[in-house]
Amino acid sequence: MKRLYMLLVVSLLFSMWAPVAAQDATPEPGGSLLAELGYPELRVTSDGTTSDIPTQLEAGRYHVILENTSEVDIDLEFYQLPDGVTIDDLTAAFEAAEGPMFIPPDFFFDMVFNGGPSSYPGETGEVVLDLTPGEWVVNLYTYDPETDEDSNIPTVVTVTGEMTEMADLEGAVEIGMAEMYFELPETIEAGPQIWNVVNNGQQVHHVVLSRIPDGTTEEQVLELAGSFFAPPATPEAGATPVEPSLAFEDVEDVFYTLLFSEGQENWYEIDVQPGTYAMICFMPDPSGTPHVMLGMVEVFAVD
Ligand SMILES: [Cu+2]
Repeated sequence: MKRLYMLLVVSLLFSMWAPVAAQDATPEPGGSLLAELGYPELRVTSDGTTSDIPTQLEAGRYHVILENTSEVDIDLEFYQLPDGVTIDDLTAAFEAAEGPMFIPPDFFFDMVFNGGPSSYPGETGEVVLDLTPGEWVVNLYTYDPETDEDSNIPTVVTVTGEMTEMADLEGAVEIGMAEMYFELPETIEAGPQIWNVVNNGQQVHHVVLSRIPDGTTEEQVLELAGSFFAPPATPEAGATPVEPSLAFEDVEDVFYTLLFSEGQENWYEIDVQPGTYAMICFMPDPSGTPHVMLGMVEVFAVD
């Protein structure tokens, strides 16, 4: 299976975006604000060929830590499949997809996606998430940007017991997602902080956070995304191609989340540097149109 968001753009966008500065937003292990919250640790260590996540877990809120000892990128995707749909069905649907536009199979919208951590080679990724009772697929997805090779190591995890009432995490910055917008606080301060990324909508959403030059407008970001999803007509067709005023080289990737279904949320630690950012969702609506093209982009500045 291709990385979900990659299919929907990012493989191409990221390779055109300026070199990924993964360490920008990834806190050093050890000084973790998430660890201080005191939730039980669920640690997964992978060399890129194995996943050691347990197949039985108690329901609850976990501090999930992904230790990546490999030389490739790893995502640990948490999702539930609807009745009658298998991991192979999902794999086949993504294998069959081509190009930047992706029309998801109907069951995509009946899946439950609940994010998960991501990590670059030799690094550690962390989230806090709720594991509710039921059967979860925890898929360890590896991707090598140099060879474009990927792999999936899915584990079916049976979660038993009951979810206890969880207190709100005080001081977390809430990043809401819905159709087709992000809900951000009035101001976001620089420095290490916890982001609560929550899907208040009905479609599947995610966050891709990119740093852009100061003064860049939402229109310019949309124009750049549009040049990717709907390239301008060729001169032969009689149209005048428009060069986007923002270039891919001007855009620096700093943070991304995996996917969220309605009502799902994760908590992340992020060290926000002063600057101007675009928060973008590339998920497709049922017709295959990426949410960014429907206006799901938010430009904001951090002092
Ligand atoms: Cu979206």
